[in-house]
Amino acid sequence: MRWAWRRRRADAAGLPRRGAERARVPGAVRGAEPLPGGGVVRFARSSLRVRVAAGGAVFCGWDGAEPEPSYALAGPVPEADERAVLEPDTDGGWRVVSERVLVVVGRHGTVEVRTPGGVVLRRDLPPRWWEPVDPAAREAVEARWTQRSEVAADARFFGLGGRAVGPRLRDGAYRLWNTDPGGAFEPGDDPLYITMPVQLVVADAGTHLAFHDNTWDGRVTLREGEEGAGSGHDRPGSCEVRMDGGPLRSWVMVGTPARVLHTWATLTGAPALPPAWALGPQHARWGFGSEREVRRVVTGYRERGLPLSVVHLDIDHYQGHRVFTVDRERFPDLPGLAAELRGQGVRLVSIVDPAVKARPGVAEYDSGAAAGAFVRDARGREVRGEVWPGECVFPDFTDPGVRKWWGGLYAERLAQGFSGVWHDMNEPVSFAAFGDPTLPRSARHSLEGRGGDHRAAHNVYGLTMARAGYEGLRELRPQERPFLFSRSGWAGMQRYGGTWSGDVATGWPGLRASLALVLGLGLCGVPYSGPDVGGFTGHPSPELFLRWFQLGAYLPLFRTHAAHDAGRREPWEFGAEVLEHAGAALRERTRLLPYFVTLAHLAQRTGAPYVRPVWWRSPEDRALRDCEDAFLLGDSLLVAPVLEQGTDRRAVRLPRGRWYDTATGQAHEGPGQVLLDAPLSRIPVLARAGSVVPVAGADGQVELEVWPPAAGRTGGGVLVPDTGEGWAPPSVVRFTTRLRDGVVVVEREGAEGVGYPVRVRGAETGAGD
Ligand code: NBV
Repeated sequence: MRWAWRRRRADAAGLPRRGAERARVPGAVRGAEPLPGGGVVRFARSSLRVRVAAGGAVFCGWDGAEPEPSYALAGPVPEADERAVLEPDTDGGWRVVSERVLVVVGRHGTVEVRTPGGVVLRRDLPPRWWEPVDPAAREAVEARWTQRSEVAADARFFGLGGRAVGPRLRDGAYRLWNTDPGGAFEPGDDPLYITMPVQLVVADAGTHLAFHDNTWDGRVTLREGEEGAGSGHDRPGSCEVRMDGGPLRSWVMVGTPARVLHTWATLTGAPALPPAWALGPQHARWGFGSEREVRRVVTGYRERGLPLSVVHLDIDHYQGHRVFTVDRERFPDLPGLAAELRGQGVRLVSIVDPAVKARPGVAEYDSGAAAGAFVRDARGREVRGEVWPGECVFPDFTDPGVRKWWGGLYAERLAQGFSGVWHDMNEPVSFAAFGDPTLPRSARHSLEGRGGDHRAAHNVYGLTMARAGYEGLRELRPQERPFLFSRSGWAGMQRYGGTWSGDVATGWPGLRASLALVLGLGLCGVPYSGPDVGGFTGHPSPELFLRWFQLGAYLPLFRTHAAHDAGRREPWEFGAEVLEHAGAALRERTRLLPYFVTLAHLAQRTGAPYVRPVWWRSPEDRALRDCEDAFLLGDSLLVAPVLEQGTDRRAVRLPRGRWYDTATGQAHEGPGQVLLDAPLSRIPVLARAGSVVPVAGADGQVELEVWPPAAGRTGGGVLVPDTGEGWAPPSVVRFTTRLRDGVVVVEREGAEGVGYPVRVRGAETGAGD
């Protein structure tokens, strides 16, 4: 209560008044001048910079907005496409012609992004700003703005960060404000911890990604179009972005889904490569409570022959819930425990919360306060909030010096024997009895020295904390790649690590939501994520737990986790049958590890997420665009989890080509729908004909599992062998497959022999090599 009132009072006093406002639109075109990659088009009451970058990404900045500064961009702004030229258009507007994309600017500020052939992919209508009538107030107050865009009538929307609905985003308003929903979330809860103004739009005419580079609070309202609406005319799909302030600037990239995600990763940064152990099975719990309990769980896995790669310690191992401390009564020798587990092939990962207990004598408080590291209010006093340790202050991660200070604190975690970190509560959260459970909007931030308030800094709090943690770990242990995942974040967070679902409610809807989240985040450039297997709260039924487990086994982060007051999540707590089938899922995950390592490398090199919607390679297949209950794992596998209770058979929609049911070897031809068995023991997984899947053989060595190509067709696959935990550059091994006289032939590009044992699978068998 106290905090909620404080927050309200701070904002009443600390935010500028907007007063009477008036709307502004660009008005009529006045002229244009060429600049690299395009030019500036001048209107009566605004100007628009259009700049096509060398990779084909289109930047549009209104009112003088430039690509930088930006929290999303990875490095220097990509070079302008020197061959892109600004030309007058027929109706008084202007156009920028380039090899990959055509941009047409209308007389009143409409901007169309078209394919080089002229097909319109996106039409931005002239924007509208609201700003104070009083010129003095206009100086002090950010203009709010709205931009409405149209897309094809058949288009589908995806993305906007981690959303519990979807992955196809239905008609409705989606807020852009990172939020801890409190308790646990259900599919209807929105927004969640990671919001991003990133839309991926898939239509017959092509795929595009639109990114509004603005960190402020906002709202995106989507409406799918309708073909043959009304009098036989199509009604286009529409999308309206409304922001409470900040620049009006956007990037649009077009092409195939793979190309679009590649361009996006080039712009915002390659996903960090997790160590191979972070691709193995993981177990967490809020409330292990003691070293003894941790040992009991690890022993439980070992004694049952269940593979386990990582155990996560939550806030209950802290002293008084204070970050960078250990409760020595219950965890008397954490470095010893870490070494012991490491000897058994199990790593420890630590939760890290951003809030620091505000009390002199607390080491992090003292050093942070001395360095002026904590967020302050408009009057210059430390902002005090309420989190687990009690009254807390919040590091201002938008300050480079603060990031450096904070990153250095991770030395303590490394000394305790932790191999990685798990960032929580970084939306950031300050508990409040009413209102928004975060910092006051008037709280001041450095914003890299530019200065600003929480309205601009809120959505990048998690992102900048991730940067601090990543850079700190990198400096402290330069020979190892940091492993970090973070609950909150923003566009570009993949540079520092991954994320997880947060507190997904236990129940069948939560299971579905956890797949939607992973798919949606992947399309926003964040490929490493996964849910709390079994759900965060309550007691899953044995069946629900097993189905969640079977899904999780095919997602990048495969981790069971639950709240302190929730039921158990060890696979042996649900009876013998579940144990048997969960064991099979764990073993299959371990067998697929070389494939997961390969996908992690490919994500880093190409921006393609490991987990992809089924339309990834066939975006023109409309039925696939609407398919939300299956996914592609890399190029080779199609996974069809069971998301409904009491199911032992399910329909699976196949993309074009031949697909083998990996359990039976039976071949199915796509496109189309097939009914497949989904007994409790497994979920349907199909392999693309012709594919080469690197797996771990019985001795742990890499083998190639090959699925025969259809007659007259060829196939192939990629293997990126594990490079260990350092920075060694990977090598990419490519294979091709074909049939010769009905026998499968596998060849390795640029080499004589294949170099790995080959196992041909599927109904049509033949010899390898
Ligand atoms: O640290 C406790 C939990 C954690 O287990 C969970 O994974 C986070 O999402 N944390 C949230 C804070 C408490 C939530 C009620």
